[in-house]
Amino acid sequence: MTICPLLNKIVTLPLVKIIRFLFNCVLLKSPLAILIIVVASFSSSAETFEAGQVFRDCPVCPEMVAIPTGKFAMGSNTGKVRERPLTPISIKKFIAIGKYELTFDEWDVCYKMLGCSTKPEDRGWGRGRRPVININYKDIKEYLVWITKKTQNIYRLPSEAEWEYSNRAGTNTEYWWGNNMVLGSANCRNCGTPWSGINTSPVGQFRPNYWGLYDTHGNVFEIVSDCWTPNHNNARNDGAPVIIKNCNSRVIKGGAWYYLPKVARSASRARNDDRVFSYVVGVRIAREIK
Ligand SMILES: [Ca+2]
Repeated sequence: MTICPLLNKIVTLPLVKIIRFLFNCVLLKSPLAILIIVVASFSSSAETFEAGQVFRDCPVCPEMVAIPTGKFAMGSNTGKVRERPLTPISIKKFIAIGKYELTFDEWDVCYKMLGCSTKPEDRGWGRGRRPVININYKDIKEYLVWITKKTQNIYRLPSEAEWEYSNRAGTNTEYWWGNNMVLGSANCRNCGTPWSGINTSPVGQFRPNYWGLYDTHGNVFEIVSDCWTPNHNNARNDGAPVIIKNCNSRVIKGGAWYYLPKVARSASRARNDDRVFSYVVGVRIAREIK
């Protein structure tokens, strides 16, 4: 045991270190060697990311950020009724979430490769690194099916809990930086940016949150996988989405360029019909980690 490290540490080690440990163990004919080989073989099919690590699965895929597991409180006991009650959540599964809102560039690849049937309008604001807008729930499903097939990794919408947890990044204030809007920190109405109340900004123009995510507050609303419910009474404590019968509208989070800062608060939530697309709603996708 002094030569071969503890097994539970091995599964989190980079492959190079695992090989080095195996080499040492085999050379010394340790009885643990065979067992370690079994464990290492098992772990070789899993992915290891550092919390906060940024990666992308292909050159045209969105950049993703590995999110740490942990606990937080979703919603608010002092905000609107729809944000209540403050609900304890434990995020136990590692996931990655988009570093930015999904962009037109990223969407248009899916359209060109026939994975997405819709080429959404940009209202003349420009495409490129601006967040994709004018997409509805069905359109987003097409993108997720396409990128999942392309990368052989499971991409999906984040749940409301996963979204709010990632946005809060360990904070429990109204915004990830504090309790008040700081001018120039997010694209929302009266928020002091060149785009505020006018249109979307290219993604990544403002400071990222503590886990490296941009534009969670403002720019465009982001659709999550939870069906719309009028409060958090049915929220689950494990971070899984709330799914109800006859679900035809989803929760959207984070506010948008058109709306006042209070709509961009971490706890704030709004409703979007699955058939509706608009110039204030986009998406930030999530990816499961094996
Ligand atoms: Ca946003």
